[in-house]
Amino acid sequence: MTQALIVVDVQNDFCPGGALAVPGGDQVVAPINAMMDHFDAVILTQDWHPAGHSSFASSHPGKAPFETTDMPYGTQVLWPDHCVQGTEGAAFHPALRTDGDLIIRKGFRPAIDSYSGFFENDQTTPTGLEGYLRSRGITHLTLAGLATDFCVAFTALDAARLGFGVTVQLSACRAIDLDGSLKSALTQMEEAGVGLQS
Ligand code: VGL
Ligand code: ZN
Repeated sequence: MTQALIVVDVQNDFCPGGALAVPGGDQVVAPINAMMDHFDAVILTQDWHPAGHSSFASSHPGKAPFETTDMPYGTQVLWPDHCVQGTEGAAFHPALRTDGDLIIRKGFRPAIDSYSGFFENDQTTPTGLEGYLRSRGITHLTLAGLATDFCVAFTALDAARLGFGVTVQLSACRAIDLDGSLKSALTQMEEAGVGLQS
């Protein structure tokens, strides 16, 4: 079996001091760097929004960050402006190893958010990651990064649905935990057959 490590969104804006800081977000860097040598392939995802992205509360008059709105594809949490293309906040954490094989950017379409590394939030627009993994013969994925309950969970659930074997290394992930989102993400991943490794 051919195994890939998927490093999810370990970017400055998701680390302490960033625009959408995940508590302890920078603590994933050291364990992820150490994991990288043990996989056949290493892929990093990068949240990569144009300024004025529709997932930003600032694009919705009267809305505050962490409120929700209805999008054509379903309910969307509105976030503080984050990971704007080309900014320091969108850059990978400076201590993260970036000598992986592929960097896949997501969330660059103005009208749709993308938590998963595989599909945008409409669950149908693909990023191309599936084709890359399949053409390299990769069958098993280990996920780590930020945030457990959003981009890591959405990526894990899509991967399981696509038939990959999936493990989430929880010790190398950190969560946002908005209104019980962590518990709900863990339950959904368990039910989908995702291996949760502490
Ligand atoms: C993420 C919220 C908005 C994540 C990205 O990486 O989990 N969360 N954009
Ligand atoms: Zn985002």
